[in-house]
Amino acid sequence: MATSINCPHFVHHNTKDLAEAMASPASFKLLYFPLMGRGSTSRDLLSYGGADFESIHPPSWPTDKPNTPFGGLPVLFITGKNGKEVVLSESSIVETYLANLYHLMGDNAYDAAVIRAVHNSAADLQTNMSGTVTFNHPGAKEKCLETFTTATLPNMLCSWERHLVDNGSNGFFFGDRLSLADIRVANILEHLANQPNADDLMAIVAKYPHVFKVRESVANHPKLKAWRQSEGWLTYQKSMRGFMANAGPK
Ligand SMILES: N[C@@H](CCC(=O)N[C@@H](CS)C(=O)NCC(=O)O)C(=O)O
Repeated sequence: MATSINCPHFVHHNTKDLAEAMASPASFKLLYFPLMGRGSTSRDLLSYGGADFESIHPPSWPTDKPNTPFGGLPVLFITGKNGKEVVLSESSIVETYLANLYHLMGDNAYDAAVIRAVHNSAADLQTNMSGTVTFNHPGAKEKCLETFTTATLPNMLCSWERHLVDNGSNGFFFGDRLSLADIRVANILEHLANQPNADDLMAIVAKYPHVFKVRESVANHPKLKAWRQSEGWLTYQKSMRGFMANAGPK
């Protein structure tokens, strides 16, 4: 557990040592709430990479918030083999950094662009859901949930299904191995599966069997299975359910 957080500023000059620390990391600390949410893909990536990492939680969020680069989590602390510490913020930046480190971005710039596009689409879906459904006012929530379940969600699932079929219906978005795209999409599926209305949401997902299969490819991947079945993962899942049951303005 972190005792204090103070990283509102980035370094702007003489960054060569920091780039070296990112290229040769010794250990990591991932600061996020004790939930799944936007920290869960990075936890998967660190587990996949067999990293020496600690999951830490903000000791007092209202106090800690202004001490982070953008007032939000996750934040990744990297300690390089050269002893330098790097602070990364924004979930998609943290996730693409880790995915590059662990060779989860395909083999070339085109592969990486497609993998990032899928990754981005999953992040957008989660942001849409948080803003329009989870944290919206009770009056507006219901209408937004209808739009989300009849248009936003099925439209995205339909696009993902098409890309998965194009790739050969093998449970991966790109090629014949796991990539950041699969891990990010699996995490939004977990997000849906832990909502109070999870049964309704997962009934929609079930209409897209190739998307459903991605969830299984990630959960059963040899480098992720132990983490995904661990006490730590299950605890985050349980707290996510509790948090989501009470989320949003009343
Ligand atoms: N664009 C940011 C969003 C970060 C964000 O809003 N995180 C939420 C948790 S998922 C948070 O910190 N909420 C608490 C707050 O805003 O005070 C990212 O992707 O990292």
